[in-house]
Amino acid sequence: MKKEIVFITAILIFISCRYSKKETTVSIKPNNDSTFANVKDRAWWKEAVVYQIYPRSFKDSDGDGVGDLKGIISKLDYLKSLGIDAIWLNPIYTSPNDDNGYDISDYRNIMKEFGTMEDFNALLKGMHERGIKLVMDLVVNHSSDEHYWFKQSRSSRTNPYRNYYHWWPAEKGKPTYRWSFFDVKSEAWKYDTLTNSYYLHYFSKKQPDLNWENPKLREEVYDIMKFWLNKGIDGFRMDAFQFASKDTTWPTLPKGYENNVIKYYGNGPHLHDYLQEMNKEVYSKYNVMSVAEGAGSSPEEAMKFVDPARKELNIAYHFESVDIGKSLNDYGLVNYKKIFSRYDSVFKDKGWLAIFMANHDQPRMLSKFGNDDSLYKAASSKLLSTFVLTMRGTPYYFNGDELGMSNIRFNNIEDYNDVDTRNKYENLKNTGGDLKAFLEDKKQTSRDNGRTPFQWNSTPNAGFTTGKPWLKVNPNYTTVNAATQENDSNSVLNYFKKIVALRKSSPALIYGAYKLYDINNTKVYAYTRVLNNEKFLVVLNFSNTETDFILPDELKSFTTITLTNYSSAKAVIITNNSIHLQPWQSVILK
Ligand code: TEU
Repeated sequence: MKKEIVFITAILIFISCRYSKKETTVSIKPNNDSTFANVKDRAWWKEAVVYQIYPRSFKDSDGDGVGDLKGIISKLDYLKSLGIDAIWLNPIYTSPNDDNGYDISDYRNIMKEFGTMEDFNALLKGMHERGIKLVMDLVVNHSSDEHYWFKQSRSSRTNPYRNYYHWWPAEKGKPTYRWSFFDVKSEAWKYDTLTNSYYLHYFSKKQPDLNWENPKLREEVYDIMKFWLNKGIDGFRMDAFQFASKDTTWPTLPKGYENNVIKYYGNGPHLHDYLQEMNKEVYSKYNVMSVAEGAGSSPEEAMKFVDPARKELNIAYHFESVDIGKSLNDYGLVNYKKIFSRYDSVFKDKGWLAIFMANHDQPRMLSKFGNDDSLYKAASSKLLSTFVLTMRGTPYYFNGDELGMSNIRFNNIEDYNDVDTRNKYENLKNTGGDLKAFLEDKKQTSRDNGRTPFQWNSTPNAGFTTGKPWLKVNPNYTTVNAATQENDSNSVLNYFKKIVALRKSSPALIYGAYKLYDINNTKVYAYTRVLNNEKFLVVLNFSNTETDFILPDELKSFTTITLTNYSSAKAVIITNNSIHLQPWQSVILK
């Protein structure tokens, strides 16, 4: 067994050396390697590992406490060292920052705090020189209320921009109730005295919804998309686009519909017409990644966004696997397995999915799906990375998770920045709700848990800024940080690099068929990935206790360990009948 582990480690070192030395090419060239035989429709965006950067929290270069583009540029070699292929960057456009850049006031310029267009050009060039692609956020379900279009639109009922947004004249009475995600009163219609009318905002009152019914607005958006694509960016993640089409007869929706909001706001009457038009006008002309953030509320609905025959987008990023409540422990592993297996069965022959456990709208992956207790945090972080990097679909990995960053768990509302958390608190305060219980819940669920500054090293503020960080740094940075982990061959970070390298060198982990085993096992998630002659068995113990995974006959041929997250002293024990796993142990076998 020991010999095998040494051999496997040697292979992995060889793979990672090969990758770190790989010369800078912009595209990941699909090769004609016979291991890819029988793969239909290969595409760079299926083979890429995507790393998400929340720019506000990544690296501050000028000491104002806010991350910026020059900060990212200074960390390009770190990004390259991870072995990732593409970066999804949260919005960097001009914005008054009511929702940290998701309220855009100029789609063709860079937010002042983040830098200039020259910085952007340098960033794009630096990424491409290192063979890393750039996917930008496109936020066009709504704009900022400070956008020129909205200023014009609200100025008079006859202004040419009036129909860029949804208005309701107050003389017709109050518009039909619409629930808002971020409004202090949860009301999506806001009265505007200037023209005695209401405008619609599904998110905050500073994020008015754009009117996609208007062909002029649609053309403006396509021009913006071309502006960035012609600069050479490699795709867009379409923010909240599933909400873009509205039934503008504004029918009354059933009471309590907000508990199932995607069903009522997603999939509006013309949504797919708009996407097909967008594809014809823009996407069909470029070889880029196009991601449907939010993709309905079932695999069948998600398929509609990315079925190649429909010519819309190419990756469906659905929410079912993160909308599981507070923690995986509460939700149950069996239910979780069912979600992935249900989606995979619909997507096995066509269409393509994103695989992720975290993003900037979520608490930390480790705190929700793993166990951030000191005993288990390293092993469970590594196990979660193993899961994301060995499933079928493009992995989207959130910055900081490669270090095992965890929830900060603020005690006071003043520590929070997030418009969602702050406005819901305000709402509760005004209606006499239980504020203590709310704050307790937010320790586990607030979006700010995932947004605390990146932990670079053990110097003050984790090396993120020399100034006062816009959001507090997690005090665990003295031990959880990139510099310390780079020097530790056993670290969560170095494991992440290994699993990325393994995925990149294994066509079966990218395209191979997924098959689930032992669905009712409440601790172990086990599956195979098979393509031609390449076969992997992935066994993950999602629990705090040791356990045995009983091998069915058809899995007994998997005897060689490719990678495990425990060092050899506690190596996995494989007998003819079972695999004995340590708490949160992951093992990949061939
Ligand atoms: O989120 C879209 C979305 O559907 C939200 O419901 C999300 O679940 C929300 O974060 C709940 O708190 C996108 C962005 O990812 C998010 O950061 C933005 O705030 C939102 O759109 C508005 O642009």
